[in-house]
Amino acid sequence: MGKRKQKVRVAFRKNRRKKLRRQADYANEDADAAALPHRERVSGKGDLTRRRTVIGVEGDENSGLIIDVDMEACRPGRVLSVHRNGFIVQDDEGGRFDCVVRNVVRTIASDQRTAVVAGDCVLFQPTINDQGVIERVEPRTGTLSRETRGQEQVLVANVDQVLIVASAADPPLKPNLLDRYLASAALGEIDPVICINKCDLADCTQLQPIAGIYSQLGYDVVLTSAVSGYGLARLRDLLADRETALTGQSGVGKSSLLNAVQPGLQLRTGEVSGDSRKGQHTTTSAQLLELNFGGWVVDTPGIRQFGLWDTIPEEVEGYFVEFHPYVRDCRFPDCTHTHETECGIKQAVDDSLIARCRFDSYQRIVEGSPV
Ligand SMILES: Nc1nc2c(ncn2[C@@H]2O[C@H](COP(=O)(O)OP(=O)(O)O)[C@@H](O)[C@H]2O)c(=O)[nH]1
Ligand SMILES: [Mg+2]
Ligand SMILES: [Zn+2]
Repeated sequence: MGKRKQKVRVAFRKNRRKKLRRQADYANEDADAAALPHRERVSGKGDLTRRRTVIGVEGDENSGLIIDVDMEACRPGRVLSVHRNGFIVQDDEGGRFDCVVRNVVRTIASDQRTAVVAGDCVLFQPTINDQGVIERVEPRTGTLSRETRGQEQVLVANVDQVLIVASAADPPLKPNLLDRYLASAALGEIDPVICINKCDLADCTQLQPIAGIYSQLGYDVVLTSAVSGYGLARLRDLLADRETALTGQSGVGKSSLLNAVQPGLQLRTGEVSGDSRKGQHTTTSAQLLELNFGGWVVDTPGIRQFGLWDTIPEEVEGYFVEFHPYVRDCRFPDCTHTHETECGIKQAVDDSLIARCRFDSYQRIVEGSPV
């Protein structure tokens, strides 16, 4: 690398409505090209899903600003967590830095609250005493968000897999909730893995039918017990070398599972799930944890409920993969598979070609019923 300052093209969420064409001279052209089809698919869905996505990809909002970054002085890092006064950033060698963020990074972000989030890949300048300044945020791929007061708030960036955790008992398994999480993952185009925990509290043979429904649909399903250790080897395999965010109802055992797959993480478990979030900083701050067998996990206490706001029936249908072959049997091309007669989906349910519980979930999501 020469001494000359490099001009680095950087993606900012400048204006949600305006999409500028990317230029070929982008510094990270290769990495970017690889990510491109992903982004285009999402942007093709239009405003509706993008605005309300729970798990989403926001690379499509990149515009074409150029910022000068002194490459000689900067080093790449990963934001592990966000705290009140700044960010913990880890560099390639595992060094940790307590960073603040350069004002310009905030200024050009469309949402200042999420100018920098956990999981972000950044360029930062170390200063003194393991401190530093974040100079640039790299374009994000899979993001996990939640909605607060009608606005999407990004919690974690650069996630490529979501582990949907449910429990066999205490709290009881709710297939409808599982289907909502699955639909959210599909909406965000992040690969889901289903984990049914607390198997020690249930008869495994009773779990087989429900596990079978999802495996037949092509999803990875793992049955685990953080207490007995059942299924943990398989879970480790599924997590290795991936960037996984855990989601699922409070109390299903997410933190316990992480402690079990990697003793030493020492995450707090059994936390009360009260609705009084005031002063509860942990409810919004996601934390990236490095796995000693490769990969990262994110325990996101902030996500307790997924909604599929504003989705229209045609979209919801798309998240139920097993519906696809039967849609053509519907008499009405715009059939919503609810009140219509001569519906291919309802017929397939009656013929046991589609699981009734999945159809129930579909109806409830379309109707906007609570879980
Ligand atoms: N019997 C049983 N209890 C579990 C298991 N996993 C977690 N728990 C308990 O369930 C409660 C909630 O666990 P926690 O990990 O905090 O759930 P989270 O809210 O999803 O992170 C705690 O009291 C755990 O001890 C399991 O596999 N079997
Ligand atoms: Mg927890
Ligand atoms: Zn129909």
